Amino acid sequence: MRTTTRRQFLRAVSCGAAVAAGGRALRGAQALAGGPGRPNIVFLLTDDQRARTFGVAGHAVIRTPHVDRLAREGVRFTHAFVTDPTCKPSRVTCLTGLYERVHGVGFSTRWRLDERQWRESYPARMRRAGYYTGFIGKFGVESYTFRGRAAAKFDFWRGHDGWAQFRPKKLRHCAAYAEATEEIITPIMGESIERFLDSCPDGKPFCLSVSFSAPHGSISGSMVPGESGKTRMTTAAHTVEDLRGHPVYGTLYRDREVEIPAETAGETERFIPKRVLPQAKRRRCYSYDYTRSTAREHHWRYYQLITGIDAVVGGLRKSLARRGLAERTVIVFASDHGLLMGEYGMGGKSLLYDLATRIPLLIYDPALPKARRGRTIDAFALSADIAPTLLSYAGLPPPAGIQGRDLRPLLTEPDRPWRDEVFLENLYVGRDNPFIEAVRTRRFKYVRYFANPGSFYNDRQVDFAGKTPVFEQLFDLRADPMEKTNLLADPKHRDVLNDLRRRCRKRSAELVALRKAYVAARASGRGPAAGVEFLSKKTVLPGRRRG
Ligand SMILES: [Ca+2]
Repeated sequence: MRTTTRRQFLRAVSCGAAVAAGGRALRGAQALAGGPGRPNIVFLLTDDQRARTFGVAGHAVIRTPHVDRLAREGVRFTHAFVTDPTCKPSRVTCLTGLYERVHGVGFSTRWRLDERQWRESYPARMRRAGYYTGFIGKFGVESYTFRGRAAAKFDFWRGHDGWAQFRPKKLRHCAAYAEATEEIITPIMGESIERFLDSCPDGKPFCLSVSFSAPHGSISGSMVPGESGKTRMTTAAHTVEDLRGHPVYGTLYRDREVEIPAETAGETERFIPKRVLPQAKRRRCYSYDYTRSTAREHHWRYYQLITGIDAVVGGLRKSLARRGLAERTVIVFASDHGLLMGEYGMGGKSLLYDLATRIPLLIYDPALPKARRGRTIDAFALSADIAPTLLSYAGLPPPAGIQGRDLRPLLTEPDRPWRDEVFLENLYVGRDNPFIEAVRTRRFKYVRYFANPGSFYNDRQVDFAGKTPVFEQLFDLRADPMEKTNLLADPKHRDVLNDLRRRCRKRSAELVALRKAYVAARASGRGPAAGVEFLSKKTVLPGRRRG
């Protein structure tokens, strides 16, 4: 995290982006002139995909030849994390480069993304700079924000908000796909990419954002029509008529042994006490902890859905090549967060274990020298880095005061000085989740939990200065990469614990200060990036979907 002080932030905001950014603004102005050097940009975002679910990342079962090729011809970040492992706030972070505690848009706040915040998102900035912009798939923030007007934010729109299903065309909120030839959500994304590429005007670079709904539970859980609640994952999906013999969603992987986590359907209190995380609401939502049998079915479907995405990636690259665009198009691939699949006796996300916070992150840059390709980069990358990185490719400066950083310098200089820790937060307090924040270094992770406030939070409630955590964890990631042995009470780790406690408090306080500056900048009418709307307490948030 960049350590911008409140004073620096306000100065940058009050001076305006053009002055503060200096030479970068000039570069932006040159970009506005439409120079031939601006690449096309495709940002692919999957939903709930764990970091290592690729062939190239060493997964034992899942085959992903096209994503593997993207990694071989680009770079793969091995230590990429989301700042917040829950769908909506994570997506807002990808759009803005801000932590949830700063942008304020989560499932447990009454704030929503507003027009002024949107103006500083990467798609809006690129559109203003002359990019032809498109959005396909799960927008994930609209129903809480623009209420049906998100389509107007892009030149091309084939998206939806909230949860889709495996066969989405009959869903009212998925009307954008009604005319698709394909019936299954992921191939519809591929078909929509073709439509977008067909629609691109000559002489303009494009920025296309594709947000897959797979392999999220709403998709894996709707492969068999009629399954719900306790019947979910009880039928082998390949027995459904339209999936019989399907090359991806048929019997693929079903002859492979799936390694179900040892704690599946087991006791959770061993890891996080019931008084901190009661679990009842999580157990109603996530299928991985019903039984070992349903967990196995869920794993097979999850693996298939990832290979389904891989096929679309293959189609995209083939299409770009056919159109002569392959050497002019940057592709970034990431996920909105990971997932627990039975580990610690739980399913789902919103906890700060690596399995939920670590994401795949690949960058394919056709201009990257050949000697730099096919590498892995182990520097810490964050979801907040995505917006400034995409903007950098477009020749545009990042908005003032964001926490993310442009990752591009790491592609040619992977060992350059960089952040040596990541700060993680969970502010989603639905489904029994407590507030959680953590500092993760290469070797250790320190996690602290604060009581669930019982409803929406306000800024004061997420300022933890002087408050006592209700639970803490310390993990030695070298000895215990699966984060199962809490070393909090181990006297040998007393110094490490105290150091990480201090660092966590410091990072937490920095975010609170940034939030205050962010809100103050809006109140003063200054600053391009400051804005939240406060919903009245009577407002019912549309689409009580979580994910
Ligand atoms: Ca998600």
